[in-house]
Amino acid sequence: MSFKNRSSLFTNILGGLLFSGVALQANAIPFEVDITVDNSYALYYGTETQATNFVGSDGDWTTTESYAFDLPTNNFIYVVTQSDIAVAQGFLAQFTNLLNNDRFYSNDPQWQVTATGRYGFAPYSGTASDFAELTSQLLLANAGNNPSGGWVATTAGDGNGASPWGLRPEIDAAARWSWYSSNGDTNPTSPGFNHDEYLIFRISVDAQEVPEPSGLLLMGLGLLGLCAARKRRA
Ligand SMILES: [Ca+2]
Ligand SMILES: [Ca+2]
Repeated sequence: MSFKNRSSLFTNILGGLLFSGVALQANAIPFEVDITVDNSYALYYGTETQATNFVGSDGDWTTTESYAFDLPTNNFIYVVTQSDIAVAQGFLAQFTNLLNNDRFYSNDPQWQVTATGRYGFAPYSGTASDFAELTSQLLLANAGNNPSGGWVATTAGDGNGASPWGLRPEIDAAARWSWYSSNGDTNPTSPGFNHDEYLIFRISVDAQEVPEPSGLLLMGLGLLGLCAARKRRA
């Protein structure tokens, strides 16, 4: 291969890397979610101000459910939860980015939670009334106008495998049961207690899940440097 052709090859690689970085940012991230909640949950996603998509729900903590969906960038994952206020309660899950196999858990510090104080009214389906219920509570939380005073940090309790649940299959042992603590309890997952439920957990995954453009740029600049070094030798 002549140097001239090699140079254009490097330029094309650089352009491709930069273009793929832009394209990934503009579209969506394919996720696999493995989740269970004591006692029940519904998984949604949407914008910061509106629930737009219902993914699934379940009311049996002994089963782990698996879902796959494409999360548009700038969207939030929302997990609605409610317990029976008896024995224990918790949210246990892992979220896998299928582009790069990055994985985070229900105890990731980037999760936030809000308490609606509307026990018995949790939205658990894709009906118009459930979307309206969830969206109205997102707006109240964004305004700081609910029992938790808006979005607050979650509190991680015991790890996957702990009593009374035992190891939940299809979820890594590194995952921890998490919940909202309304009273400073350092492990609000037990005993049974109403922490101003129902609760909504949310996370925005853009920052940690999209390949960093700066990383792509550095790789591209490295290729250009290699190209320049070859040119000097020639
Ligand atoms: Ca389940
Ligand atoms: Ca329970």
